[in-house]
Amino acid sequence: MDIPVTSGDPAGFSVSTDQKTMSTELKPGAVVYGLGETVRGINKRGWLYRSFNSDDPHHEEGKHSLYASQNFIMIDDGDSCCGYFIDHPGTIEWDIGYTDPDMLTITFIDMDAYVYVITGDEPYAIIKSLRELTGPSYIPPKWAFGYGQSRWGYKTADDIREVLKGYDELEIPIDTIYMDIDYMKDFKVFTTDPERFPDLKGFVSEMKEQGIHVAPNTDPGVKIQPGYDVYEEGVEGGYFCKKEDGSLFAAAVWPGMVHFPDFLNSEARKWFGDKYRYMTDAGVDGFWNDMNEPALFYTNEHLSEVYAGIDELRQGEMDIWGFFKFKELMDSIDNNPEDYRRFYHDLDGVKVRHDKVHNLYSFNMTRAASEGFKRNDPDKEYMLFSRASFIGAHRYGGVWTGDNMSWWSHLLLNIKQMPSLNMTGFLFSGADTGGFGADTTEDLMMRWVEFSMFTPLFRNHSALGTREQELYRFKRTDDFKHLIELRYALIPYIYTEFVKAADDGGMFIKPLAFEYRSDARCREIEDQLLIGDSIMIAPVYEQNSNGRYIYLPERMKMLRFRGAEDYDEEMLDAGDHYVKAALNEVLVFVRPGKSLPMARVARRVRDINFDNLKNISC
Ligand code: MIG
Repeated sequence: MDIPVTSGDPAGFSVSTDQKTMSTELKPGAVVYGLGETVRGINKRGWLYRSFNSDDPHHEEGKHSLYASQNFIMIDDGDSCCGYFIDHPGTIEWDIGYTDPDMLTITFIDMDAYVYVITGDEPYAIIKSLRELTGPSYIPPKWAFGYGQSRWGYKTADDIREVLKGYDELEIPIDTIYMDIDYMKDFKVFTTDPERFPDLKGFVSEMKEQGIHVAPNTDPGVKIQPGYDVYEEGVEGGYFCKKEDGSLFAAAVWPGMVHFPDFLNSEARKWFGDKYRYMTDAGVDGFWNDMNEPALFYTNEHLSEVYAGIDELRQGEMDIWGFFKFKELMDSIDNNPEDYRRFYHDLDGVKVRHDKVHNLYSFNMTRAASEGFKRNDPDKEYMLFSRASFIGAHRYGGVWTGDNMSWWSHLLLNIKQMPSLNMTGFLFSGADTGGFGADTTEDLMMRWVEFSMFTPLFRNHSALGTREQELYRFKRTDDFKHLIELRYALIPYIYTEFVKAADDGGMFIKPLAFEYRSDARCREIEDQLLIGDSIMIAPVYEQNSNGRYIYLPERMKMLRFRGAEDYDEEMLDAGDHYVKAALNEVLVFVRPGKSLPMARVARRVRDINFDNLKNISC
């Protein structure tokens, strides 16, 4: 392999004597890219990020960690750039101009780390080397580029039939309907509730006949319940994580008390990966792995500490400080840092405490699933994506960005997360379109659809108890139909450019600055993105806006789409413009010398004719 990588020499950084901290000065104007799925911007400068996969549904900009740890940054001062990939399974703090605006300091909490310095003339060269080092990106089956509808709360097979009916009656294209934890028997992984889904196989093939894929949610925790085969096999095989004294570690998640498969152990991985046959044998070919940070609702060990704390408070009269102490105790119950120190992995003979390798857990769950699929049928393609992630998992599956909110600010966050995820290899990614938590609005959903139609994973998902947000429930269903049809017309372009990016070690969604290197303005643009090689997009992400300011680094052809067949076009010169975009209009800019191929509208991906394309050129 010919990669310009030196291992072990963090060029430009000074390393502390204990090897736990490395720092470098940031030049004025230098941009720091990377870190995949985080809060804040494409340029990471000015905040402290912490790599520690966290089940936190409040993605506010004051947070330091989300579900993912993608330990790669690239410092670009315009003249030169350099990438740093840090291969380290534990907690890392990235102080990127937070403590000192001109310093970048990386701290390893538990141990020192492998640092790969990746040199290259320009960002794409560095990204390509990173990919050569960490492996090629996962490519999902073509149908996974279709539109998907999900919601926590579809309880029965009939609920899912209803959803399909809603879409089909209005002829809105759709390929996937997701099953959330409600399909399981008592939230037990690899089970279906016999009353709500009496015949999984029959149901899956009934859906398949209509061109629909059903994609169930999988959680790692295995319910402690004698007689439940997955539990019995796990105990028997020694596949679960243990405490220091060798007894099995238990924590509560959806099924109640569970044990956690030790995905860092090759035998446990194989066992769990093969368990997916429960689903694949029934014809299921799409999966989303959830809760794999892993999320811990509570442990009995920590609960007793909480109870003791409360008992102590009850001894006296509650005062203001007691009140805050009480609240703090309550807030400490789930995902408690101490709980992550209570269990161990068996890395094929080496015992390691969980917190030191925390960020590898979801990676190895995704790997277990992917390797299980391959063993079962090497030729079959599966859709697979995960909530938590770590560089390396991009070889096995994609990611979705977890429990966002139906907030305009989270639409913008989604826009900024996508190029960063692409840098680190996670090309198959997307957010809960319309927002997961809180109540969405019709206009937010429409603007979000207008952005998500360019993300490879395009799923509408929402939380139990929030306003229902299937597209057929809104008033302007015609507009939604035309927008989803536009996505389907663009699938040949999206798919081809995606596969090209995966094959070349490139990116599908890119910041402007990677392409227009000499244009300093592009270094500050975070709300316009390049999608594949031919187009730039400029999403509208503010409520009640019927247009926006854009910057064009070169002359481009602007397409204002209302649907696949309904658009107007205009040549725009390089520079600043204010352009109109009514609520149902999507702005796409074709770059000079490039063209955008479009297919005829289809209602399933399998019906798209990839050969009969019309080209819009600039
Ligand atoms: O604790 O399965 O991020 O997409 O709908 C919540 C229920 C568990 C979290 C996932 C979300 C999913 C939800 N899950």
